[in-house]
Amino acid sequence: MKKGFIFDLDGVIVDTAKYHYLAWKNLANELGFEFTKEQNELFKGVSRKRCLEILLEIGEVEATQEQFDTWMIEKNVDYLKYIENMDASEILPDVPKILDYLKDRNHPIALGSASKNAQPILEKVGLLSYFDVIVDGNNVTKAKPDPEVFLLAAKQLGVNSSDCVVFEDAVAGVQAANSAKMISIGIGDEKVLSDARYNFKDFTEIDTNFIQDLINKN
Ligand code: B16
Ligand code: MG
Repeated sequence: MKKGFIFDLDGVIVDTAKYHYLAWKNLANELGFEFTKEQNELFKGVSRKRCLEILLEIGEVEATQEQFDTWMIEKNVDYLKYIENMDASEILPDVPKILDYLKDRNHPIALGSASKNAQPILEKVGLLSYFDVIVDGNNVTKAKPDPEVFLLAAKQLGVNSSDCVVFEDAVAGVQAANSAKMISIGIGDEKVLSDARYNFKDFTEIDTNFIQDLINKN
């Protein structure tokens, strides 16, 4: 049975968190409060709707449903302007090395992201063709740490969950992978992602021998 490999997007393949931050900060400022980079950490891997709920809690802003919906759209329109000019230079170091290694050996590859903008971002950076399956914020109803996004990706890849490897930078994403009984690989701060089965600072630390060992594992 082939192993399936599932990649999160933001924080794993590209650093779109910096653009999400700018768009949320603009909205916060417009609503009359500050939003810091530290607070933005809470938004990683979290759905757009939940991010706005947290933002409004931070600013102690009460919103009608209509205002809430308007601000969701406003933030996204602003975010889309920031990502408009993204290109291959924004791919995080050594991501293509791992994708190429897997592609050359015909391992199925999926994206498992909370973002509703995942597909256009992959297109802009030139990585779309690597992915056999894309499961993102448009296909799932339950956000990470619920395992839905990864279970759906495994199903669409035609691979058993226990034969899937997940690369994640968010705590909720690692928890989702673990609940799905997949092999979780934390990308980022080892202390923050201590629930992950394996930890790496980034892909430059991942050797293709390590990937081959995962492939060979029963
Ligand atoms: P969108 P990931 C997540 O991406 C981001 O980390 C998170 O900050 C963002 O709110 C979420 O996507 C939704 O993004 O507004 O584009 O639908 O890490 O799950 O790839
Ligand atoms: Mg992420």
